[in-house]
Amino acid sequence: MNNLAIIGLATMGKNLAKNFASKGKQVAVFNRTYLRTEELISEQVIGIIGYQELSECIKSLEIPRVVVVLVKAGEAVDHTIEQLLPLLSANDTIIEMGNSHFRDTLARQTLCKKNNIYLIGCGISGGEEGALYGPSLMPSGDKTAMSHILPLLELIAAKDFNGNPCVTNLGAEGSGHFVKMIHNGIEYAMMQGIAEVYDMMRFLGIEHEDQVEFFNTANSGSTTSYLLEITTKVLKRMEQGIPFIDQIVDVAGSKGTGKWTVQTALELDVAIPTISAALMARMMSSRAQALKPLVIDLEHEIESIHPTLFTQQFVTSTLHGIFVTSYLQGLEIILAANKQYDWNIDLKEVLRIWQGGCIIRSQVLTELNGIFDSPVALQNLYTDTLEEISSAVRVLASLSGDMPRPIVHASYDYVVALLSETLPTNFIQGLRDYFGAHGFELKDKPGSYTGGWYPGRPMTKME
Ligand code: NBP
Repeated sequence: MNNLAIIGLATMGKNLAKNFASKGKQVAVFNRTYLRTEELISEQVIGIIGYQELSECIKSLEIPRVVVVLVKAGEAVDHTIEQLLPLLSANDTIIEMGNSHFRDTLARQTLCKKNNIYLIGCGISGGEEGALYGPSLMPSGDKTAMSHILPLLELIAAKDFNGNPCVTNLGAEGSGHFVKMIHNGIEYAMMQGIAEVYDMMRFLGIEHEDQVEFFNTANSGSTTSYLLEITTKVLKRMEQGIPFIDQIVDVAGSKGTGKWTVQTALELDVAIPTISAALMARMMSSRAQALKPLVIDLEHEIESIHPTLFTQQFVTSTLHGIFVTSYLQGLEIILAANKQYDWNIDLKEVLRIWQGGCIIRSQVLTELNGIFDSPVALQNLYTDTLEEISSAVRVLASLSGDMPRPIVHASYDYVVALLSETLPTNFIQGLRDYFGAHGFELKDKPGSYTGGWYPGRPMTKME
């Protein structure tokens, strides 16, 4: 009997099947289009058995059955679950690993539960390589099903900095897919940070080899990270004597998880300017492309920058500051979700399972452990981050010439606002009350008040 099935054999499914097989599992595989199954069968991987019929694939499984679904997020997942349900029996488990919205996961869990089937929503990160050698896995759902499938996931997961599997039970409902969504939002921001530092180098006319060297050195110590590791590789690629990156059109694509992160943060009233700026930057790149005929020659007077300003220390600390603000904002959303949805996602576990296999793995994660438990540590982190990012803002200000730097500015505004003794929002409250009697609080009196702006309408305490 086969130990589990994998449905969907594109990039992720086929590599995950190989990962399970390499750990001694007998894996039944199925794909809607048989050609993909045939291609995988032709590789003759020991432990992988292909099926042309879904029913045969499911019939081949030991009981209770475990079926991993790795098809395109959205309708394809619903379609696959619909086809699976009549083939499964009570206590079987579907592990749905696509980039699904956490609300869709809850709806699918409810549907499956009606059929006495468990559905574990499981975020997966690490791309092709992660799926093959060890991804970071973010599962959530029914406790009984979780205890059954967790050992299976532990077998194939990446390892954290202490050698433990990068998988944990994140809790109820779609909290696993929620954490994966936040992971992707952070990923958007970290990548935008790297892109902006690269753009500064380009702007300043820094030689290509020096750009590589700056990034290569930045990928060490506290900023050691997968994204910086691949930054150097992407930057180094040459085609016909010029950096290949120069031949790529400057419009960033996205598949929606960054947008979901921002939408969710808005729903939960969490300010995430760094992550939002990264999303907006991608959207702006499409708009800018559409408006290319309007491009003007912006002046780039690079000689105005003092060459000693753009140092390795500057590059590393700017990246570090942006990475920290990106993670902190993502974690803030998880904290708010715990309250709003009555979840109990353990932030320490989230930071741990992101240490290996996933795209946002980095040494910075270790600095954030328990950060929201200690106001002093949090204040110190904000202060250090402010120093790092404000130096970036100063360097940028010393450049004459115009360039968009959304993430540097958003991150700076974020930390400086959090550390400021006063903000001008008292003024907003005054204006709101003037035109709409929305009320305000006073520094020296408890309660909310309104009025006092017009003759004959004294300030009154609001009920
Ligand atoms: P894709 O997201 O490219 O999806 C392709 C797979 O979906 C194929 O197996 C395809 O079958 C199947 N499929 C489609 Br399209 N419509 C279907 C339907 N109506 N019924 C059944 N199957 C259908 O694959 P992927 O890149 O391997 O990603 C799989 C999941 O993992 C996605 O949710 C993705 O967001 C997530 N993910 C991907 C990555 C990554 O780096 N690629 C990383 C993390 C998570 P076909 O062969 O018959 O067309």
